[in-house]
Amino acid sequence: MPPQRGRPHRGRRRLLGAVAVAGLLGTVLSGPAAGAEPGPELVSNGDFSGGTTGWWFTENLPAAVTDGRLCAEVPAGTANPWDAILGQNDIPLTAGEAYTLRYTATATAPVTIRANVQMATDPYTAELNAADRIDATGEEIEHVFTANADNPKAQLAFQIGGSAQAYTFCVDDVSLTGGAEPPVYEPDTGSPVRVNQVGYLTHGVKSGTVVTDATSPLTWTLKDAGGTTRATGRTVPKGTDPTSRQNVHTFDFSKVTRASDGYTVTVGEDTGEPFSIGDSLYDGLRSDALAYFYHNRSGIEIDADLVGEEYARPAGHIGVAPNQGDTDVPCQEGVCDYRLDVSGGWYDAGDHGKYVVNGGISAAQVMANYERTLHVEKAKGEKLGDGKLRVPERGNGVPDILDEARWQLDFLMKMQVPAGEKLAGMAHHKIHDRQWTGLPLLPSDDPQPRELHPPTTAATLNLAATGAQCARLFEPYDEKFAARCLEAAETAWEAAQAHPDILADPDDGVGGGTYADDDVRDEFYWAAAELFVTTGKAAYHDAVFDSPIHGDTDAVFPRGGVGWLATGGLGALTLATVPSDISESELAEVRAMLTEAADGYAADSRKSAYGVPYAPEGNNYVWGSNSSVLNNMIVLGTAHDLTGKAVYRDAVLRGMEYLLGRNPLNQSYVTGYGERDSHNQHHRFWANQLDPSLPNPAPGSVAGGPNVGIEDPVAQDKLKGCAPAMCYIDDIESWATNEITINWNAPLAWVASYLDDLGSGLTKY
Ligand code: 9MR
Repeated sequence: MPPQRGRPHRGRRRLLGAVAVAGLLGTVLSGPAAGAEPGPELVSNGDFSGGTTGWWFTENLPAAVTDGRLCAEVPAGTANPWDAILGQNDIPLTAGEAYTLRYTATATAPVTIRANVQMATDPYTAELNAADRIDATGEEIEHVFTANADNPKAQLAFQIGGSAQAYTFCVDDVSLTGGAEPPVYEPDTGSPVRVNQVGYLTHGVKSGTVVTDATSPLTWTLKDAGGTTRATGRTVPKGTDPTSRQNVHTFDFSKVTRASDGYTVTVGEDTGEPFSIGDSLYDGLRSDALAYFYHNRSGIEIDADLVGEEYARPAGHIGVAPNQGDTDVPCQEGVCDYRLDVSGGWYDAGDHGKYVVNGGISAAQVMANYERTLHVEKAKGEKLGDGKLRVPERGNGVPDILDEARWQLDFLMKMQVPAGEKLAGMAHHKIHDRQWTGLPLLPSDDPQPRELHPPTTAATLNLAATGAQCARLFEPYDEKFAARCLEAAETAWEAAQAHPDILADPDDGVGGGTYADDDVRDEFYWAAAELFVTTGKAAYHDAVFDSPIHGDTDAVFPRGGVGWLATGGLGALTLATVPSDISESELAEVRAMLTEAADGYAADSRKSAYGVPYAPEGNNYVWGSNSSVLNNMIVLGTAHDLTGKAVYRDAVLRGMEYLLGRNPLNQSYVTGYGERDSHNQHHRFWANQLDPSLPNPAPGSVAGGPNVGIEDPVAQDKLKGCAPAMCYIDDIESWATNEITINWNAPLAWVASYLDDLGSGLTKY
């Protein structure tokens, strides 16, 4: 959930002395007090730029962030102030320290509310219990008080009930400062010995990293589960790793090929997490990473028989109250005057938005996972076949992975502007809630109106590309569906030709992400490539080979990775691997771009003390950096498929070491895999961290990972000044470092398939 835009500060400042309430009150000072030093900010997201994150409200108060303020509809006729509350928990108070509470609020009918700082549980002893008169003026209110008792988890509560008439209460710019500076957040990084916490393929490279002050080589020892030493060697000092600012050494035990579980590596006094050596380490991940898509389907009940009771849930957004449904969705005001049934598809991420740009590349990479099995001699498709995955369509004679892709393809086609309308054939950029919703929230409980946002050229070309790929893959199974995909694709291509520069508004980010992209040359390239491979038509051929980005390796395969902003590589990967009418010299050109990019990623991996095949300019680890790593691994894996060269394969294996624990935080970023796995990712239903009755993310969900931008309140609170590869926290409210999305799990699933084939000895070793 990206932050909303800020608003100008409103209202004059009003100093209020707190009104004492007998028996409840601690020391309350009126006006500015000596000793009320500014101190650290204790309220998180007090300006609501992060939506409702960090705030809670009683069930009788429908509250949402409107125009940058938290607004609640207070019902008529409640008896007591505390019958309707907006609050925030986990506020640390220290006895004897002075604190200052400030906020602005408006009420549509004048009321007296209580602003309390108090115990969060019975007897709710208050350190501040102020009665504040609130009306339409919205002036700033300030109270200063001194805490009587230590309380690491106090509560700030605006008690706004007790009014005979209903009214709207809005609050903003809430700040509570004081006390001593909190201790600086230190991530728990466990052992300094870092390994792939799942394991290493029997005949693959095997390396690890140790964080140490030592400058000369140390001895490492590999022990089996019984404690017997199986190998020893000397570490290689690497100096200071710029991505973590740690002094590190690497070690290599590739020569060990005895398959077993429970190995550990010890350096000096320190032992890393246990791991396996074996051939079938990625079988489960291949399936789990794909199950992610079924779990996140919109418009269908998630069936306990397929995913277990814990993960079962009702269908979301099918028009059953309180949902306003995706079956009959209007446009944002002024955008169109028709309504569309855009039910189905996959939820993008932790939010319930559905975006054609991002949804398109995800469907494409799920299909590419399957398509690879058709053309890579030693890749076998059985494990993706009918009856093999968690999809309700199993047993229908169609490979399960295609059934899953079809759920999204159907949705993508529904997003196309109908014939006869202005911009017919274009695709709407996205559909999502009018306002940001809070966490937790089941899809079926989302009460927000849903809206279609304007069509864009980028979305239209995503539809063209995926529709074309759909047509060739579904042709053997469902000719009619394949024909429908192709028609949608070619119509989209025509519409994009007619409207080549309708861009998404970078400010259209309330209630959903923007996915704004101001360069669509790569989308044209990708769509043309897919259409050419499917149809062989000259127009598409020329659009590929006359494209300004063709031959420009950095544009097609940027160092930071293919992704929703850079889709050209998806087209090049298809041209390089799927048989088509391409000439031999053209094929050589495309493959040269691919291997040049793969050479760069492999070199980055060899250079990195953590083996990661990702080295963005200035170590600028971006939002979703783990997907950049994974997308680079796809390029490497494809280069290995095509050339058989070990350097590419080895860099994929090292990339997986990084993702599964060989990294500066000793973190496995994939839920359910490794001893120290991410399991509190940002998601509205998999929100166990907020509500223990809800599940954690399902196994096989990859977290976005380190992001130097730290654009959420938790990351800003905890991670300021972080080293690039350490800008990550496994907290559900850190959406900028710890979200999960379809476009990150799709490359994970591709890579897991590649590695499983490799381990099974099916691909060249
Ligand atoms: O993955 C997107 C990332 O590249 C952007 O920097 C970020 C901010 O615009 O948005 C990410 O996408 C989010 C989307 O806008 C809404 N759904 C959740 C996505 C993942 O965080």
